[in-house]
Amino acid sequence: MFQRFGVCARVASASSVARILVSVKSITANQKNNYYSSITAHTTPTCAIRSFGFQNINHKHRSHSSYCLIQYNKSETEFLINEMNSKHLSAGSPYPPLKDGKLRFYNMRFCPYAQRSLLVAYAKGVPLDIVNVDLKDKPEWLFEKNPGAKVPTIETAQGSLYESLLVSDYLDEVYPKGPLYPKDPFKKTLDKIWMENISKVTGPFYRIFFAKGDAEKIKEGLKELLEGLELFDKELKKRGTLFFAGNEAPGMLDYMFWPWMERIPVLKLALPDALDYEAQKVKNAALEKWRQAMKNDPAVQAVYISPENHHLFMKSFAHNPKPNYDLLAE
Ligand SMILES: N[C@@H](CCC(=O)N[C@@H](CS)C(=O)NCC(=O)O)C(=O)O
Repeated sequence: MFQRFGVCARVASASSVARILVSVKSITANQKNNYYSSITAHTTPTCAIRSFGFQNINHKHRSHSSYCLIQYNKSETEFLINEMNSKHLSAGSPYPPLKDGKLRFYNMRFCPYAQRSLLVAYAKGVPLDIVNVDLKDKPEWLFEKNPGAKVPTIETAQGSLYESLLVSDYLDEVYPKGPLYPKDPFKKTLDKIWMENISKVTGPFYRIFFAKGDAEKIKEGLKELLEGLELFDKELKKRGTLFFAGNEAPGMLDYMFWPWMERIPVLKLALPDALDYEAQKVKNAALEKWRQAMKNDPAVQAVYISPENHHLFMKSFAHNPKPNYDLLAE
């Protein structure tokens, strides 16, 4: 099954791989409404993409020798989730029919909880059918999928599931390739404890943004936020690794924490004089190194929103009855 959305390529070097990825991106941008089509592209004489897509594999170039299947190379599944920036459906919108071979994922482009599960889906190469929903004017059918009508919600063959941590765990289990938890039960439980600790960052973060300029509330929120960030910095220093999951790649805890760390730079835009931001980076050096490494992760990059756009959205959210969900809509 996984071969269905892999890329068969003959690879000469790392730079060839990079060229393949560039090529795949440009092709798929043009073919974004046609995921099922087979794509054949040639980059260099030593490096040719032979087939792409997960319904219809193109076998016609099988005569070429020394193919390797690059399974789960994260960047290659980027096109699978390029519905991410589609318009948010609101009340009265007809229920969009399910798509074969894809997992229906109800999303809101700026939701950090949905982002958690998108990161996991992306990291594991899960083909998604993303439907963005307007959370202030919810489509009626969303309540049938999740009584709270929140995102993320996914629709599986057995029914709907929701809650970002649980959906992420489900995806990790159902798509076993590239497990995101440590095998060791103690380490896995420890990571789950740290997932609970994420609220020590998210709580004050939102209190600052919803303080509506109340200087006392902002000061209190910033103090708590810095304490929360320091906890994570200390934990990383204790582990002595680049990511919480080790030195190689992010794991579940890394992905569950990231969405708020992507949003932290918004503070500097919203409250430029409230903190010595550079000094904070030096103080929380392990966390800053982690942040930079996370920014290079293909899953993070695929779903990434810039601080400027987060800021625009958060302003629209804090000050308007109707947030600008479609800020990035194409
Ligand atoms: N605990 C939930 C929180 C999800 C959540 O609050 N999502 C927000 C968007 S960021 C939502 O759907 N809000 C709509 C509502 O509360 O009605 C999770 O982890 O999935």
